[in-house]
Amino acid sequence: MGLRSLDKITALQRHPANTRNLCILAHVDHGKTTLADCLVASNGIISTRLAGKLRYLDSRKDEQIRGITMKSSAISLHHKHGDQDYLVNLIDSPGHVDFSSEVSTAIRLCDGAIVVVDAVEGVCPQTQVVLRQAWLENITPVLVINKVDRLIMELKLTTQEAYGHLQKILEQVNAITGALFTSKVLEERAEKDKTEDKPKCRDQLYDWSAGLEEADDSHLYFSPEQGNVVFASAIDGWGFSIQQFASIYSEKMGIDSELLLKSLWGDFYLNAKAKKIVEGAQAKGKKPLFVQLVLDNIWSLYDAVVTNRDKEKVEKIVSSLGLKVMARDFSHSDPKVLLSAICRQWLPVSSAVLSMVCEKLPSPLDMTSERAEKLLSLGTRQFNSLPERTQELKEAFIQCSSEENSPTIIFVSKMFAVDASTLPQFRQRSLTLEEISQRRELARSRHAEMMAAGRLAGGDGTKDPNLPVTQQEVQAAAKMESLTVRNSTATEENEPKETFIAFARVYSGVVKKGQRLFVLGPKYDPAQFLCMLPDGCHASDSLPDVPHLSCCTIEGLYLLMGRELEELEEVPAGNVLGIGGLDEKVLKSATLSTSPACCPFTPLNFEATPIVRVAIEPKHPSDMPKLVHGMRLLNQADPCAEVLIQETGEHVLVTAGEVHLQRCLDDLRERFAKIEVCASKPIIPFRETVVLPPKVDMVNEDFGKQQKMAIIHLVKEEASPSLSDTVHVDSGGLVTLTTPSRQHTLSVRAFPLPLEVTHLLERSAELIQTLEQLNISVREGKNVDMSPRILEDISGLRAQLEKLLQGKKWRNAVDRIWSFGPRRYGPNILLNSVDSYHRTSVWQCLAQPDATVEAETQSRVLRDFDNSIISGFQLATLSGPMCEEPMMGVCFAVERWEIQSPAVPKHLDSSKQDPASVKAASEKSMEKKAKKAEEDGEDEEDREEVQAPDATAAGCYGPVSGQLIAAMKDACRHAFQAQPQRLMAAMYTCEIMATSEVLGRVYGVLGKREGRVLHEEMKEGTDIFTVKALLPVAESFGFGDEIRKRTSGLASPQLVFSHWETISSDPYWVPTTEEEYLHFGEKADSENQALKYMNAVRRRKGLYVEEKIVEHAEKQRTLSKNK
Ligand SMILES: Nc1nc2c(ncn2[C@@H]2O[C@H](COP(=O)(O)OP(=O)(O)OP(=O)(O)O)[C@@H](O)[C@H]2O)c(=O)[nH]1
Ligand SMILES: [Mg+2]
Repeated sequence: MGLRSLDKITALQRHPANTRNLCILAHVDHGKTTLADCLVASNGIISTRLAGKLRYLDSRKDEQIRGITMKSSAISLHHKHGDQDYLVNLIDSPGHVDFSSEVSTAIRLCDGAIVVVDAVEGVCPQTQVVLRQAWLENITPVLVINKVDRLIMELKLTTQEAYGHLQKILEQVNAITGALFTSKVLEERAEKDKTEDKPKCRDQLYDWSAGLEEADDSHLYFSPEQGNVVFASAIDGWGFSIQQFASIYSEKMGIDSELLLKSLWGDFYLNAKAKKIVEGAQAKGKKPLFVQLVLDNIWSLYDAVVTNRDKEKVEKIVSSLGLKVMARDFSHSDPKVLLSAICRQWLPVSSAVLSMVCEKLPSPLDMTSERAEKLLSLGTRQFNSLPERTQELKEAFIQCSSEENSPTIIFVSKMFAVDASTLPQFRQRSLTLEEISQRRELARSRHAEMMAAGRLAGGDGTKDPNLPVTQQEVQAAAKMESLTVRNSTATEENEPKETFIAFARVYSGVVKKGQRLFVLGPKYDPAQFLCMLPDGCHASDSLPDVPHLSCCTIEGLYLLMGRELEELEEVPAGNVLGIGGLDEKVLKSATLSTSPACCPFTPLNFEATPIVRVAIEPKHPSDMPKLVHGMRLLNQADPCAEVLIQETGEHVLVTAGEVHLQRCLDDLRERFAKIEVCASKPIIPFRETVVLPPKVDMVNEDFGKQQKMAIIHLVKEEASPSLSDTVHVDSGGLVTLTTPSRQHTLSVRAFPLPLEVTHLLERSAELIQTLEQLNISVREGKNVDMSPRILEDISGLRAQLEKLLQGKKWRNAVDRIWSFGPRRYGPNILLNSVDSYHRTSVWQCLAQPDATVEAETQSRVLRDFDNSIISGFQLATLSGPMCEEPMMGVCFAVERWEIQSPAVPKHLDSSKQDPASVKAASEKSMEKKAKKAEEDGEDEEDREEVQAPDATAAGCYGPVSGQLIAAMKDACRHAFQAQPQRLMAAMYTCEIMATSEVLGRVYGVLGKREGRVLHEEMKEGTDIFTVKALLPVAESFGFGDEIRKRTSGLASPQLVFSHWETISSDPYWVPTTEEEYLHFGEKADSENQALKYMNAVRRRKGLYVEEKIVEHAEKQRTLSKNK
């Protein structure tokens, strides 16, 4: 980058009114990077000829090879619009679902977005997702309908048809915006209703308007006359908004440009005779203005240049447009070259798009107070419940001021890795003019000296190599050396080193190199911790230890220029930038500020669920430390990838999809660990559940068969004889279990939760977590300032549960909920069905304070035992008996709980200790103990012996509660096994776009992989079909590749995690009747999908797998007989 343009950009950074921060969003392959190329080329960073081919912002090797973007990257551009200079900070984002987290990180830093839609494919699933994401972040979108050339060259539409087609696309996009808007208005209305007092007098009329009538949404929609739509072909380099054509024709035809602007897009036509623009083109069968004045011209250009290659006509067009085309382009064998040479001058896409951006997208100064509050609100708290000093920061936000005294606030949305040697401070810089002339002078004098010395030596001008080097020569060489700018560190260290740059934006104040700032972790709460800091403290002071707060020094500031970084000294508010030196301070995202009163920004909302897991190990075991280091770096560099270490010691990488996985592995191999790694086959997650026993007899068998089978299985599996006398299973599936010390007896029954309830619990996981935290605080007697919204959500959840849990079986069930699990927020419920046992409800935070008093009175000892029951339930639901996968949709009801003396040990005062930590510790140790006991198969007496001496002394945190945890866990597992068990498989929704000729093959691949087609739709005016199907995650690996191979690349699927689905086949099924024997064979070794999955998981986990070994090779015997 030239110094002049760098100076210009730094100067522009000081004018937030003329700054635009925006990102390009679209479905995969709709042409974002190609469009970005055209915009980059307008700044002379790349040649216009290469624009569209180079894909400059796809700087990674794998991005170029695969042709898809994987990381979002930013570039700062300069644009002159009217008499103003603008700075456009552009971020190109990936469109592939696997990388949607990169989209979230990009959107957070922007005020606006360019949404690109392919003119042929129209609105696709990711288009909807990005529009929603942009809406949720309150950023303004503009629309580019790209690839209009495909309508001409591929679909061969007439101009009229193309006009209809474009109208439809616009309608589709606006329909999504409309739906988002409606839902927001309805939500606001509902909220208003709640806060306002209900009408008291009964005769008042009910107001049923939803508020939609008054709400003005016209500015939200995309419409060409509003100037927020550009039609383009990025690959051919052209694009226009109707404003451009309006001004062209108002000059040419003498029509008022305002009038043209209003009528150019719409049902208007030109009445040549009356020289008037009249409405009703469609009814009268006339060409609309847009077709006549705009599309016809473009179509005829394509016709002349590409289709007919009519040289004369082309020359005529070129001269009539007043363009200059080089002879080399004219005679080029590829007509596209000529076409783009003409288009780039006639309707340059960069100026159309950048002008729209400058006019229609907000500047950082336009930050609304709604958005500022949203960014600053802290999880469950309301903005106006935050400390005053925090609320004052909102003003700084809205003003976006770069004054010396305004607080600096920066948000880091992701960390990205770069090779340290490419940083500007290590790069070889070009010499200044002064240095060049100095060097020239030196060289000249050296040459003169050499000549003189040569003459002295032999007079022939050549130098004798044996002569000693003169003093002067040495000096000159040294001087020359000093003038050569060297990359000192890079030469010292040949090994490229990764360093992290934070992708960030300054929201207020100025950030300077060397500045000290506070790093606010996501859990930092100014309301709680601000009082721990002295007033007016600074990040460079020595401060007391405050949780979730640390300090950092800004080591480097960079201008992000796509593949390159430029060093900056300071960056004022309203700009996107890169920050160096935060490697140790920031993991993935963070808020930096000079004021400790600032809130951490609301977390990014990620659309993708990481679901694909693989275990990773180095090829050579000695490389393990490198792998660990590499995984740590990878975790930091990717917003969505997760790195875990399992109890088994395996290093597990969790990614959003197959393509994402591949990228992570490549990164690990080539950049972060630089070793050969082996990845296991994807670890496919399953869930375990129970179903209702079948009511209808399917194959003339007696009813309770399923249950009997289960019990038989149970007995088979639990081979340990010592357990059998403490466990009793009745025919109704009620499991009664006594602790080894015979102090507690528990009866537990398992039954399935209704499907809607499971879904509701899954959706509300976050809310249940909050509920749990609130309950803990209430129990500890802490006064928490809860936002009424959260309380409302909680009571909403309760009401929904009450509505869904109807019937005799579920009477009072909602109030009797004991806990949720696993991890206290999972989709399983523990019910308290013990008549004589009353405990505080999980909804206690909703109740009035007197409920807490009641909680206080509850016996502590009982409460500790109560906790053990919950822990047992958590352990049981975390790993089920089928293949140790988490349970889902199961309700465990404790129907009897008896405590026999001397069960209630002496009172143990737990209030002195922090109950949460004690509980956590006890849970952990108990888990271990329970496991150990199980594994070792210790018999009952042994255990009793061990426990006997300290049973009374250790109290309820000692072995008694440990036994209770283990007993509860076992009871749940047995109760689970007494019901018909099923596996649940994770499902993807899969959208495939395919042309009609390959549709059959797509169905073939789907069928083979147990996919279920939901619906199929033909895109109007094209021969493209969109197929929506469900596909088990277990069958999805290699699916994309197979589809592409089978359809020669004409179809490509998009897989998004959708839900969990119960696999209908029973993994424990064995044939029992004669018909079944005949059908399935004695050993029932035909395919049972559920069994296959279950065994695969068990095998992976090293659990016992019951497998049939062929005893008599019947088939082979028959074969040999035939010989
Ligand atoms: N016919 C036509 N093809 C285009 C146009 N713009 C882009 N393409 C092609 O579409 C393909 C995808 O373009 P990209 O720019 O990589 O798309 P993208 O949206 O960046 O894709 P991702 O980043 O992977 O989501 C490339 O093969 C381009 O050549 C266009 O205007 N017309
Ligand atoms: Mg791209």
